[in-house]
Amino acid sequence: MIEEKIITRAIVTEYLQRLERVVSSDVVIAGAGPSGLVAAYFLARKGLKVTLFERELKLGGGMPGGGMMFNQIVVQKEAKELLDHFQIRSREFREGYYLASALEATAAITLRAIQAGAEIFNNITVEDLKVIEDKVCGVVINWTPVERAGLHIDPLTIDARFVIDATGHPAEVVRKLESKTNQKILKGEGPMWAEVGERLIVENTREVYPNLYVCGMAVNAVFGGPRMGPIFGGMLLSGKKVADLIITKIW
Ligand code: 48H
Repeated sequence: MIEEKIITRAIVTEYLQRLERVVSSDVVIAGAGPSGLVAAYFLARKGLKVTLFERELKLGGGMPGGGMMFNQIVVQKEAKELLDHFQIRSREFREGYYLASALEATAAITLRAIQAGAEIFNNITVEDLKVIEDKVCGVVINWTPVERAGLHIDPLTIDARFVIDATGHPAEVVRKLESKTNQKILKGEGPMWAEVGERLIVENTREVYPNLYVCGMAVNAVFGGPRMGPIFGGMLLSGKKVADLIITKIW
């Protein structure tokens, strides 16, 4: 016999318990693209309480789409080690250019992040930051369908010691901070130049406001670096770097 009410109780109870546990988190990440997922994995692996909010139903951000919907990704040799670490199969297409399945990469990084202990909530948008005495100390969240329907429903707040903006091209969290604090932080992303874009994204991954970090494409949006198309090594390396920076700050 299968009882619908037991299924409902199981889902509702577990979800609310998970949400309650993360109300005070060590690190909150906005955005489950490749950089946010890699950051979540390395931080959770260290035993930190990591919570990731993703606006969409699906995870992976721009990665599953590969290049123009050809669902492959290319990764340069500096990031090949990370593909191996996540057990993503790849082959060398030309010297130093590694090809992998965009879907396998998305699935593998997502699985490892969740299994490392990161709590991931999809369909939830980070709509604002909690800032006290010029320090970021949490995020403001709401259901994505509420945002999309334009309903007047107040959000909830999650406390965090550190927040990471991994929202990709729009750098939404930094943009919100800019608008609320009347400071100019964002320079805006530059046109395609893969070589420089990939270098700058890793170099500029850092804290941009007390307790607020950026990783992935949001870095180039903030610092004015160029875009780079469907080469994903920089995203993976940036996610790892932001995790290392926070781990070093804590310990
Ligand atoms: C919750 C949010 C919010 C919000 C957005 O775009 P992404 O894949 O991000 P990255 O930086 O990890 O990877 C970038 C890469 O995919 C890419 O776009 C490249 C390489 N482009 C090069 C080029 O030349 O175009 O993922 C960001 C995620 C998405 O899933 C969004 O839905 C999500 O963040 N998101 N989640 N709250 N406010 N804003």
